[in-house]
Amino acid sequence: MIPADHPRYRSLVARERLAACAREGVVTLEGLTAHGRGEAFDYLIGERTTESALLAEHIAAAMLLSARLPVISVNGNTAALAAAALAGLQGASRARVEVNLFHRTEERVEKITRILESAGVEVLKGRAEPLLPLSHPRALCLREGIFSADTILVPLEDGDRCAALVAMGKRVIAIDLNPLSRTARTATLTVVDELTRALPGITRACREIDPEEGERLMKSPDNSYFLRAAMDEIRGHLEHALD
Ligand code: PTJ
Repeated sequence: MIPADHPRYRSLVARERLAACAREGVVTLEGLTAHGRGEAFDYLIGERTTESALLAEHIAAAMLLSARLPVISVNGNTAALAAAALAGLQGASRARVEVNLFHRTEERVEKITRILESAGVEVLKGRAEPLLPLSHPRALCLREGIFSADTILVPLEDGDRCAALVAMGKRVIAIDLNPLSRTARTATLTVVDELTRALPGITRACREIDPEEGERLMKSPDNSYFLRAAMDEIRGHLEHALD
């Protein structure tokens, strides 16, 4: 039992949740190490949504709202940490939700689907086919989901698949605390923010922006601006971290 007044309460609760989900086979052991890397970058950025990340969240919302077919790709970590937030974003953006895994087994897909559904997410079902230009089994996705989507939100993606999706002509929105990752550098737009802050941030933006503002946001700075801004914010935070 984690005491609610512990200064690292949120972080400890997230770890406990991921560890429990790892024991149930929902999150992989690799997913735990990926979370650790994310936590390290979150420390560096000051564990807050920066101004540039907030702008990226508004652009992400505009991209989802203007998409012909928006899809959110969900992996084990995302389902463990943010199932309820995904339900909120699906409601605000009308995006389809597809479970798509790096370490894919049908058993994990089913377990993750159950977690999402019990949080109120409508999960796309069907027979996954090898439709992406990647080596098996990462090529697997749903024809009515990721394959047909024009805009895909990929929280915690691997760089290879992000590059493949972009090469297929899709607009890819990544959520990644590491501005140096291949995913962050390959995506159409990277939201450099922690998943459980970023998803509600994009949901709020979906509810706030009108079509005119959406059009203006779509003309906003490109991905490299957001990666540089994140590096500047890390640098600025480090300069004052021990004051
Ligand atoms: O459930 P699966 O089988 O699909 O596997 C999922 C993992 C996460 C293991 C897989 O996608 C993977 O290996 O991811 P990577 O390549 O380690 O990338 C994860 C990225 O997400 C890293 O750059 C981390 O910094 C970042 N990250 C980790 N936790 C968070 C995060 N970014 C935002 N919020 C987080 N909570």
